[in-house]
Amino acid sequence: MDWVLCACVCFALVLFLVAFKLKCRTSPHGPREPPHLPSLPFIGSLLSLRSAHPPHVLFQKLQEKYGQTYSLMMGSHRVIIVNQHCHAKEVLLKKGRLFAGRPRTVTTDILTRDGKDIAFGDYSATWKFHRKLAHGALCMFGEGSASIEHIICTQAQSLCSILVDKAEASLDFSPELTRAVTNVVCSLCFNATYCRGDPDFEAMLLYSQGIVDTVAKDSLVDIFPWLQIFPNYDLRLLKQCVSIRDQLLHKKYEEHKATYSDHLQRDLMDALLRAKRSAENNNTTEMSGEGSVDLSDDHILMTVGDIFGAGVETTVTVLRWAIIYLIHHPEVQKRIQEELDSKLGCQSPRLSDRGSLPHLEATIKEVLRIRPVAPLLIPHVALCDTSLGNFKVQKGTRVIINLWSLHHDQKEWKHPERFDPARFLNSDGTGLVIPSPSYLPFGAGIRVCLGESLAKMELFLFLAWILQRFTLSTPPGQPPPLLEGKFGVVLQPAKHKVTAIPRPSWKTNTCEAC
Ligand code: PLO
Repeated sequence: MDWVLCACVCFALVLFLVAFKLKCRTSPHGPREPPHLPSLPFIGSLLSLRSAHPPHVLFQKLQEKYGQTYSLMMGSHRVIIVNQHCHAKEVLLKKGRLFAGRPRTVTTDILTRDGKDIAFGDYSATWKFHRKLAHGALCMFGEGSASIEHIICTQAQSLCSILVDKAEASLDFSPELTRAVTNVVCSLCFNATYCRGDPDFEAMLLYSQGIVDTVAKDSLVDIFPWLQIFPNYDLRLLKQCVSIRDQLLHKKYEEHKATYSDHLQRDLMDALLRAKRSAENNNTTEMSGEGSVDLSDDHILMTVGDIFGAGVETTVTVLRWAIIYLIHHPEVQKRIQEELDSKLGCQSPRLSDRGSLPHLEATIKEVLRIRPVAPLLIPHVALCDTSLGNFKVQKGTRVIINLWSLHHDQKEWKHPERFDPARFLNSDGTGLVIPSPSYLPFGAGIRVCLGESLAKMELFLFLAWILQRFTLSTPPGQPPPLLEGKFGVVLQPAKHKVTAIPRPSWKTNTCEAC
């Protein structure tokens, strides 16, 4: 009898514990697991992720079934997808340090020599030190320094003169924009520019596209690293492109080392070299406040590679989207041109005109909202057990912020699919407003985009120079450019042709030729 009683008590205890555990999982107060997509051993949630939609759109659609924050398994990795701004800000700002990790993947390891860069490198003392160094160097040559404005305007001017030569022809803008933006970043990083047809520049165009097409796209080899043992076209292409990039970077690095002087800081590479030399003179390592850090050649090369790659690919992509939306919305283009005419007349745009051209500024903001450059940002990793809203987060969980969902959230934006720069203008159209907190085009927190202010200066000056002189449209007989992007580490528009028609005042030489 005693035995039966004992069994009953044990059974009741087990029932009680199970019920308690279940209560904890669903309690509205205590942390619980986020809703989870079905997952199988080994392949994880792969079957639920098969879709004709690109990942950012699929993740946005999955909210309808699983809520705004949910989790899934990518192979053996737990991933949380965040589709709402309050959780995004908790990850990026409130708990920025706890979520500052980066996953290591096969493709980013190839690109960055195992994470020795800033964008894809994991959180560490070395990372913090390099980021601080790069930030300092960018500030030195960035906003406030007259030279950067001069560099951008010189490039904008030469871009416009090429458009004058090709006036009214049907032209793919992309290579010209890339060369102009590359030359800005090249001046900053290496104190050099490329001429048209320069073999190094042509090589860069090719390798960069190859890298964008293959890196950090959550391709199968990034989810199942053992797939590397099989022949893989993408990986072979990536390795070839990275090797060409490395040769170019290496050449610049050697040139800089050979001509380096302690008394002259020509560019960003000199700034990094100086930091390295002073660390070597003071001791063998540099202290970052959290222990000694490595200032290896690899780290310097990868940091420059990041600034160079990010500086070119992102700005060119936004400029291309801006041109596409302006072609689709001639009324917006006309409004900006009226503003340029009335505020600047024949004077070429300068950075100090930013405050007086709100329609152009609002248009840039709307382009960054409707087509964010990196719709899923770069995944974050939880560095310890923590929580997100009411959800438990285990150490090592990857967190993907779906910027696309934030920027297209129906609760935050009226008709989010509509291109409407006026949403960023105050009621009388004279100043700018940010109408929703669900807007993070450059990310936020300790991993916020390093080039934000440089990008904003370039977008403003290039677009102002172009629109002051030309009206952009689709060449006769051609369909308007597509609004769907090609998903990758940046969301790129499809190739298309543009006609740049000189505006009357510039055509008749009322204003000086550019
Ligand atoms: C672009 C192609 C280059 O050849 C290499 C490169 C370096 C840094 C990357 C950039 C690419 C794409 C955009 C990235 C940037 C670092 C930060 C930026 C991912 C791959 C964004 C949007 O987060």
